[in-house]
Amino acid sequence: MKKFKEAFEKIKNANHIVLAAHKNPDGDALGSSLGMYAVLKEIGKRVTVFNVTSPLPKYLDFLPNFNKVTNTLPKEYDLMISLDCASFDRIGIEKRPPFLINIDHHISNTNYGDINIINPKAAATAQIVFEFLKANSLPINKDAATSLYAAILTDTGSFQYDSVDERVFQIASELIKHGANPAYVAKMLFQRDSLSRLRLLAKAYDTIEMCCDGKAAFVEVTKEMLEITGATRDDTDTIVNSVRNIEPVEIACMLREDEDGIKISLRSKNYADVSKIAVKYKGGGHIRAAGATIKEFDFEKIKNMLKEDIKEALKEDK
Ligand SMILES: [Mn+2]
Repeated sequence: MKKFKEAFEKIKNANHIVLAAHKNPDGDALGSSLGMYAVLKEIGKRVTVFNVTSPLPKYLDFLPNFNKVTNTLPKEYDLMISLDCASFDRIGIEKRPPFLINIDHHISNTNYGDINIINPKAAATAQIVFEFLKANSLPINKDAATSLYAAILTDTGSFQYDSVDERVFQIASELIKHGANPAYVAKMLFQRDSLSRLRLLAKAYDTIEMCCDGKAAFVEVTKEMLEITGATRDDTDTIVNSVRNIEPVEIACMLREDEDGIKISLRSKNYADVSKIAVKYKGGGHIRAAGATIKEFDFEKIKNMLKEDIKEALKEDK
């Protein structure tokens, strides 16, 4: 791919590179950043990993060089590579960087970079990072392999989503060859729950409301639930997936009370395009996983609004 070469030329000529993923980063955002970081350091580049969010989600603290991530931009740098950011504002900075390489797999990506490497078919941004590294014969060390593997594992729902194909397993296999340890990564990601998180899940699951003949379900997380259980916002991450896992459910929606409104997280199982719903509320995402923040605090009002959108999205079933 020509763009892979072009991007690498820019990297070679840069003095100070900033890697930036989206605010409230997930496994793919941070894993892609730290995967790229490990390789660029190995070839002797000066690199800063930036993320506007602080503190970062604790469940990702096992990623190699996690503690190198900073929420302060260096005063001077000449190249930024954004990873997993569908739009420029997702990076969380005001000023445009001197030069920007945009690497992402969101179908809603706005091509805001000077070089845009977008592949909506990729299961994770980390997959594109991997293809980029391969295309330029760059050295994938153990740290890079671990971060990229973790990114792919999280963004495919542990290899469960429609995006998973032969290539995803080939890449996973290569990353294991380069030193990623699948059992270790899985344990670090999925077997370090806190008791507060389980208590929060119990409270949240208690609010599940089915609608549309069981084809849709809502679940709520209030600030009070977080306060009572001592759980954090990151602890809410998997709730909407579990609700989608209810057998007849095609669309699941979590409503979470945040400082600036109610965050909606949408998931679908087989056919519904939830990214359309998210985009309507100025959010974004993928066909099967999307989200937005609505500046409004009335759960019932938002649910009633969303029920109409969900009914529309459910019509896509043939
Ligand atoms: Mn991603």
